[in-house]
Amino acid sequence: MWETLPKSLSTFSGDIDHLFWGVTYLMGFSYVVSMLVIIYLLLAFRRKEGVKAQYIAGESGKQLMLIYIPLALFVCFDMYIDTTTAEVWHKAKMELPAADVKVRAVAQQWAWTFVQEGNIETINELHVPAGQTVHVAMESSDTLHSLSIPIFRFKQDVIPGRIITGWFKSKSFAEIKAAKQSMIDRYNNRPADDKFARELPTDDAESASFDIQCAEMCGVGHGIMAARIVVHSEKGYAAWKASEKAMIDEMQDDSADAEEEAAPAEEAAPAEETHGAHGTEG
Ligand SMILES: [Cu+2]
Repeated sequence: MWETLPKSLSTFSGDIDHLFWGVTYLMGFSYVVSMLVIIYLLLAFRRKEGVKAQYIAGESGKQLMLIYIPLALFVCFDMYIDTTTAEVWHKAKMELPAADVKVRAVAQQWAWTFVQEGNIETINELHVPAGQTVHVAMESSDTLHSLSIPIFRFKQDVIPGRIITGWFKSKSFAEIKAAKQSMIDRYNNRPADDKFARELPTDDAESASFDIQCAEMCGVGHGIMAARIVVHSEKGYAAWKASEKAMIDEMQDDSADAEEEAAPAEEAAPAEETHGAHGTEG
């Protein structure tokens, strides 16, 4: 089946899609009607032998109707779009529900660094638990960027000198996993010559990954400033965090060991010198 929009997998993505389709249908309808009227007028009032062109001031009742009815219609469309937009904007951008998880997103030419609680840093990979409210505090170290997570209909410009906090909450992990499976099935059903040369990244049983893209022209590397969002089940997220934490601890232990090893060597050096000095004296 023909799919128009990416999967819609956050608590407010459905509202944004509703808005998108509302605007598309209203504007599509207006466009088609306007074009039909223009084509009709071009044909009906084209130059004819023996018919003199008239000057129409648009002041008679019938002519005024032709102006005011479409005008009223457009005002109604606009009111509908404005009120629906305000509602959705408020829900997605103005409200900030209490966070279950907080992440920092640092944009720079041309990569994303995500920092989780416990100083877990990942490059171009944002790990989040499904079904929980995630706050993303976005900052930029150089120029304008934009964090776009299409499946969540999340998009926020990232501005140097400012920290902007956005949020999203994904649907349940079962829904996320089912959506990803249907994406994989669709892909597998494509003819062989319509597939990417590169293999799709595979997920484990407790996670599903999707695209992130920088959505603000930020320099020559803008096009390659893509990342992945890995949505975990609750269990999977805890396991991922534990393994990252263990890796950090191990690295810290290693550097502590290295320091300890380096320390006696420094102490030994002056001792040898003294010994050497004695040697020359003797
Ligand atoms: Cu960019």
